Amino acid sequence: MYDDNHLAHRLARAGRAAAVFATRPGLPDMTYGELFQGAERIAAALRAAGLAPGDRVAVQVEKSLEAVQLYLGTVIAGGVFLPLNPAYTVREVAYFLSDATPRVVVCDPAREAEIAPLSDGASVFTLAADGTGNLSSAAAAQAPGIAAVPRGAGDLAAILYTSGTTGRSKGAMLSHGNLASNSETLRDVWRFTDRDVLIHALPIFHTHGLFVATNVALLAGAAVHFLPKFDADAIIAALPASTALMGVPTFYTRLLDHPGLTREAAAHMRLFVSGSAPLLVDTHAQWEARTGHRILERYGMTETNMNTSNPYEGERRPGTVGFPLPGVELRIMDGEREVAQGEIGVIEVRGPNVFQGYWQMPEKTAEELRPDGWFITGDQGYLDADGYVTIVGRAKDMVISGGFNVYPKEVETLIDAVPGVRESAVIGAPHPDLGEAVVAVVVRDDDSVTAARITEALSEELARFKQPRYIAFLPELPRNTMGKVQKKALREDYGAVFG
Ligand code: MCA
Ligand code: AMP
Repeated sequence: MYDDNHLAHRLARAGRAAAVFATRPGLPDMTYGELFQGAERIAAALRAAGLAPGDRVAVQVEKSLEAVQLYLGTVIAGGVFLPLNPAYTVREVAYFLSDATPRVVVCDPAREAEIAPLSDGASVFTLAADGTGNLSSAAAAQAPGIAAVPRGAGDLAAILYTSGTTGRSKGAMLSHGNLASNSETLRDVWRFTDRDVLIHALPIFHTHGLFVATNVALLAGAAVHFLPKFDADAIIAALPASTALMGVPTFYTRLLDHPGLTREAAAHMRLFVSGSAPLLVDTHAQWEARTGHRILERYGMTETNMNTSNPYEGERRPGTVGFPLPGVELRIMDGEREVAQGEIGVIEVRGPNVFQGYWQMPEKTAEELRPDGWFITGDQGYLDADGYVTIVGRAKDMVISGGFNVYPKEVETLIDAVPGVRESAVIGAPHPDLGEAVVAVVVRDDDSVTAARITEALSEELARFKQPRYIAFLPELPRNTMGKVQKKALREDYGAVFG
């Protein structure tokens, strides 16, 4: 029924066991059988709506088990899953829909009136956080048991957009082979089995929550505490009955602020994984002192899924992201030259995890993906004598706020369009909760332009997490002799604005 390269096949093969997939407060548990039957009904509904293999299904919905079923149903139907952050504004969604030309769009019922006009002939379904909506009624009218559309390892399973450093967001094309190989590797290296209970508090529109947490749990047949979002109380309450947690560094710093985080509370846990942004050495040390557990830090990207991981057994070295995963090659380059061990350069990776290129952007793909398969990550790092990888910075101009990426260029363009603004520079400054937060330094022609006016102008345009948390005004931006804005100097000057 399923081709062996088929992501859904691999997930379903492991997940057919009757284990409970999820628990939601106030709602009954869902078994794997129910999860996949619902996914198959959705697959049939998508097909009835005209979805053909290779067609995109764009999805902007709140986190729910039905949203997981929609992901699985899409790949069973041979479609390409395209998840979007519910925080994106209508303006942001309009771009993704026009670029990806989906056959099906699924949105929250509250957004239908705004999204439907943008769908350009696509079938539009609704799905609310509580699982209601006309997608569910369309699925209920279908029978489960649909045969999965055969897919090869190179066929697309998903497109995830990552912002471009110079403007338009790029759709990273991920194949069945990319996703299946990486989740199998992670299941094995992190030792996930059907005895695990994973606390899932990440969003499911990005790699971390969808392809790492969800896929690994499904492949292992693990039970999952499926929380709608990060909630320190709920996680602390779930710890004694769980074995694993995956989170961004903000999860760990927020949990450290919770008095319920004790050695006893964490005694049943076997694994805490951190990624998406750098985990401070201090957070690592505090966590170990409080719980007795050493957080396992790993490193990945939308384009590659996971590349490196600290060891499950062996030393988890704070400040490093561990070793290349089995099957993943990693090298440190200075342009075309591989640097010596210990020297800093740009990290490149190659392996079955590396994506298929950017959707309809062959020039961008060629800039970052070499013909021999090496992907130029844009992260700067080095290898130590023991083979651990340390990330020291980014060649790309990017801010990571609470695990979400913000591209300064996108924010600067919108600020510069505010009447009375001459120019702006957007940087990331250290933030005690979010790791980094967005700061805008603005030069104005008109002194009546205030921070409040800029914030108001951005509110309809940009998702909240991209909006500056601090806005400063300068008579002019610092520039080098070439006329380039010196962001390094600005990062020093505004490095302490969040305390
Ligand atoms: C929410 N807000 C944010 C963020 N999240 N602002 C800046 N950065 C953020 N990350 C805004 C809200 O809109 C709200 O705005 C205000 O901050 C307070 O929200 P709060 O309730 O405190 O936030 P939260 O809902 O608790 O969310 C914080 C969070 C969340 C738990 C850190 O952002 C999160 O789950 N982040 C995980 C991101 C993630 O999964 N990244 C993986 C990407 P207002 O004040 O206006 O109401 S995949 C990846 O990077 C690669 C592949 C990898 O290696 O994993
Ligand atoms: P994205 O393209 O949104 O998936 O973000 C990927 C980027 O997050 C990487 O290129 C890194 O810059 C960063 N990242 C992910 N994991 C880590 C980590 N453990 N330490 C430092 N940076 C990380």
